[in-house]
Amino acid sequence: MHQLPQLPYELDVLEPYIDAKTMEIHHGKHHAAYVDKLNSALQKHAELQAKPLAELLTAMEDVPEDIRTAVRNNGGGHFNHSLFWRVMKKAGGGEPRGELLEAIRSAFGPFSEFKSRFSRAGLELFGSGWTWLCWRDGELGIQTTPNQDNPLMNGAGEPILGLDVWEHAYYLQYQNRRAEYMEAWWNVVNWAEVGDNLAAAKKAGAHPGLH
Ligand code: MN3
Repeated sequence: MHQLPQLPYELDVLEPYIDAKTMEIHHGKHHAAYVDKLNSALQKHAELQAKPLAELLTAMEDVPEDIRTAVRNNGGGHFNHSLFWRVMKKAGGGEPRGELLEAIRSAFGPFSEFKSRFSRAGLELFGSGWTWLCWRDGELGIQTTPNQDNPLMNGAGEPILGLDVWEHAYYLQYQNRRAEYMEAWWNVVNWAEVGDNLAAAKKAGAHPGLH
């Protein structure tokens, strides 16, 4: 059985950037529903229940067709949100350090350039989806995916940072102002965690989303 992870902080600590009510519903209702629906899909294929989620998502073609869409949407939703909670923290923000900062500079130039490219990608993503920073073939890259897809599913690399741009992530506080939400979000990014995710991604077979 897959389980809803506890948030690594209280619901209100990301305020004023992300409000407690949004966190409560997003984690306790949306994420919980992905976990429930994933478990219910896997009931039909007991042999898959013990398989690590990242492995399921990396080889979607091996998932039986009758549950593939359910695993894609709900397994993706579970993986993505599990990563998302952990790459945020109270009093986050600022700039990354060490190997992560070097990798960002090497791929994008100055940190400010990375931020604006990441934000632009999120703004240009039509409808619901995610914006990612991924590690693949020794380099960082920015990706977007629709729905609850993620870079594991399309071979785009190991996601080390993800931003949820579904309206449910920001509508209560920001209504339709996605740009404002994305700008505020930089203030809660947990760069130490993203750095740990990069270190994990560099090790073959390690999936930072669920380490
Ligand atoms: Mn969400």
